[in-house]
Amino acid sequence: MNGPLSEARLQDFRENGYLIERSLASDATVGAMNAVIDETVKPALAPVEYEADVHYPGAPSSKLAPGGQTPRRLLNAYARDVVFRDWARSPEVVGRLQQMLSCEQVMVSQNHHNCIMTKHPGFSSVTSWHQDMRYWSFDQPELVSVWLALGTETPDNGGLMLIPGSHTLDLPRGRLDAALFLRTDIKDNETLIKNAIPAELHAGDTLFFHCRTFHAASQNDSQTLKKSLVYTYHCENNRPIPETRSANHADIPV
Ligand SMILES: O=C(O)CCC(=O)C(=O)O
Repeated sequence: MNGPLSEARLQDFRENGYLIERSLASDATVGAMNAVIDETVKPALAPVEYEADVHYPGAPSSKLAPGGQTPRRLLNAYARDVVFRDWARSPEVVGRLQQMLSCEQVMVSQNHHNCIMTKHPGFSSVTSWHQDMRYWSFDQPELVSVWLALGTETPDNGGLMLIPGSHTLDLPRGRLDAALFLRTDIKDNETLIKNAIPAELHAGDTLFFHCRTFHAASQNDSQTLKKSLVYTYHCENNRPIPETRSANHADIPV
């Protein structure tokens, strides 16, 4: 697992804008992470983003509405426990990122993602089609997110869907809505979305995806909480734009 990605796997990532590495995290690591999360999810240990904060389809309308206290993201994963830090800076993760990003010094951001995504049965929301670049302000749109499944993820429990190759598209602004989601009232977008594939993951599987790869996810229709750990990385020479949210906290060399 520690060895470098083969040229063919790297080429897959470059062509598709994502790559799934099976069983990259050990059972022991996944178990330790789940134990920390289970202890800190109810009541949710701050800082937390709630479903009610995102205003996505299906989210409770306010924190006072039924399900209004449902956490969507346990924020600041890197600071929460050493088990999360050790994963973020592990050779399995960093070595692959050095290859994907083509640089020696990789940085992990503390400013977005850097979280444990939770999707609760009953009160989860839909995330529409978007590129993560909508969250980021960097010199270059060259960032890679690393999504570690801590249990099974399928479309039925709100697992991610991705559009292969969409990281290379340069869509006119009119294809996106006010919040930079793909508009669903446009025929060309319908065709694009038809190419989506589900990222079916099991505990320990790790999805690497480019910040321009379009992805989406639905609600969790299962009876079980879905948990995933997510970090985003970039090269040291790709700097966050000063005074934006991307520059709020120092990036950490890994
Ligand atoms: O889990 C989800 O609903 C999708 C999350 C996502 O795509 C994101 O935060 O960028």
